[in-house]
Amino acid sequence: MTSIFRSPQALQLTLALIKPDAVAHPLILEAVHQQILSNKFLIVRMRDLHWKKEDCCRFYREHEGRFFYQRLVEFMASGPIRAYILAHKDAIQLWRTLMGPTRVFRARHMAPDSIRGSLGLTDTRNTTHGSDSVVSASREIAAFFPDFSEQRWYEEEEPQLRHGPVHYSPEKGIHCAAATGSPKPT
Ligand code: 3AN
Repeated sequence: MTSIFRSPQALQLTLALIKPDAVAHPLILEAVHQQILSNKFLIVRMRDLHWKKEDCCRFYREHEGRFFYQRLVEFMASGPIRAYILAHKDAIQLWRTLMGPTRVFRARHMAPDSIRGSLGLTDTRNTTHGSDSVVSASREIAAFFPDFSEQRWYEEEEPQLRHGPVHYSPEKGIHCAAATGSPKPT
């Protein structure tokens, strides 16, 4: 259990993905990255990758059998994506609010300024993904960042990031505690 190492004020982690429809357009990719920064998330890790279809199927297995499943897994494996581990006091809910509703029609009407409301193309090509609970966040972070240890991060990096000062490296696209300069391998 990693939770025993967390103080009540601890930063929360979430997994955010930028989907192929957004990564294909450098200006859109950069706009989403800037929204992450302007909403005061700390970028703990970032990785660009091209997902294998079998990994998409595993990740989205809870949706297997639903009408959009095949379309979704094929789309997610169709081009490069970007994965982030984001930290914030309320990272899961804040990122989901920033993304907006899953269905793009709904997003455009209910949350026109959200990422999906402003950039989403269809219900499948809806720009971003975000974990929906603490349990999903841990599972999803482990799927994309298998070398990342949440327990070690909470012990070693989280207190420094929470208390600051924090430095953002535009070259690496991540934040680190100003004293350390770069995240330790976890
Ligand atoms: P969210 O990404 O908002 O958490 P989930 O986890 O329910 O939504 O669904 C995962 C992905 O499956 C969504 N991002 C979306 O691309 C796709 N999806 C979900 N519901 C639908 C739907 N009714 N029609 C088409 N695609 C859907």
